[in-house]
Amino acid sequence: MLLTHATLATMTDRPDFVEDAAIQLEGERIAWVGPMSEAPVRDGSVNLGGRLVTPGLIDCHTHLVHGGNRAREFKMRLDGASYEEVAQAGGGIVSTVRATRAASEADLLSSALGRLDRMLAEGVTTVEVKSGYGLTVADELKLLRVARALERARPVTVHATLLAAHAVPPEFKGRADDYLHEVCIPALHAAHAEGLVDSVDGFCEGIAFSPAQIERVFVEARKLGLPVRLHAEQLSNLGGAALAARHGALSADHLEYLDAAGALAMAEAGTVAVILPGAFYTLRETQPPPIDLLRQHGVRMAVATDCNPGTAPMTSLPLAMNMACTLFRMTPDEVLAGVTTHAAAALGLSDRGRIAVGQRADLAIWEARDPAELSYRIGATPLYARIHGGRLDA
Ligand code: DI6
Ligand code: FE
Repeated sequence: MLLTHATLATMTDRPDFVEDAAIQLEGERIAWVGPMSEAPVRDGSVNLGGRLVTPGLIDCHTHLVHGGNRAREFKMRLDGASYEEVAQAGGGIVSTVRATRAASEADLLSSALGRLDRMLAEGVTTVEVKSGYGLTVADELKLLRVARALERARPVTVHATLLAAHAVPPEFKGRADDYLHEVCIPALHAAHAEGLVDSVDGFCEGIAFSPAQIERVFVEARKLGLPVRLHAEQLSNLGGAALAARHGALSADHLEYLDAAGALAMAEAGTVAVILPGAFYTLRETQPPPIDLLRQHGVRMAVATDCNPGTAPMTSLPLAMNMACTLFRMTPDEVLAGVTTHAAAALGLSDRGRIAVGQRADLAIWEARDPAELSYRIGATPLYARIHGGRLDA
């Protein structure tokens, strides 16, 4: 397939914005990129009439697979309850755990496909999917199996993350260490043995797990050769980002309460900062993540939806880009890198996120000319077409 008369945001270091360009796809890969004047002449080329082409979008942090919803908790928080208060009252993550345990694999697949389809309609070609609402060995594996099934059901690449260290379930209340020993670590070994897991995440927070507890999980993950990532510094500063960096984490996510030492540790380890404005917005958080500090240290920033029923009931990655610009003053260029090349880095993937020879032919084609048009609109995504692995969506 030869795409002609395209405007490219290549997300490479070389001239990033190329007008009147062509891209040749061969199989699943990009075989050639360059100016129209040098394009290999071919029948059956697709004339894009100057439309913008970006790498396919990568949503590198989602909790896409879950049962039920949290509209009741939304009302409680509007009446003044905090996220922590709702969690302590038996709501929050644990209420989604109840709904998720009660759901069959088929139910979970069908509700997740509904959300996934909305993501694909906005240009996503790779999505990370976390477990974390099962919290038994069997239920965590159930969620990871659904994550794998999504990839077979739709033209998308799924990166599956075990987040068994998400919350302490009611049956282990006050016994977080026992939970890690009896559920989290065994789930890790079982998921790895079945090839169901690509990385390991945790929630390091007062209402979840301490740094020392997260470290136990990370040590086990690293023994299995699995990369780690962490929900860190979302509601308070426990030094989670620095802990993650010490374990060579691919990413540390949220980071509203990140300090200079954490940012420095991330820079040294090459850990990507995943910015999640949807959760910030939903929780009516007032402290934004320290974007300037991350810039100063040269920490790569990704942007993701955090799609989850509690703190980010959203599927739109372009809306997350818009929020990151408006709420955090990230630039349109930064947020585009945040959903392409830096999001790929957050998943440890070097074969996507840029338009260059040899990269996967995962592309989004937009009814737009200027990349800023992707992040400036609210609730209207100008996707024209999507290509995953060289195949144009029907
Ligand atoms: N932080 C989040 O924003 C999500 N998980 C996490 O550790 C929220 C999960 C939920 O409230 O259901
Ligand atoms: Fe999350």
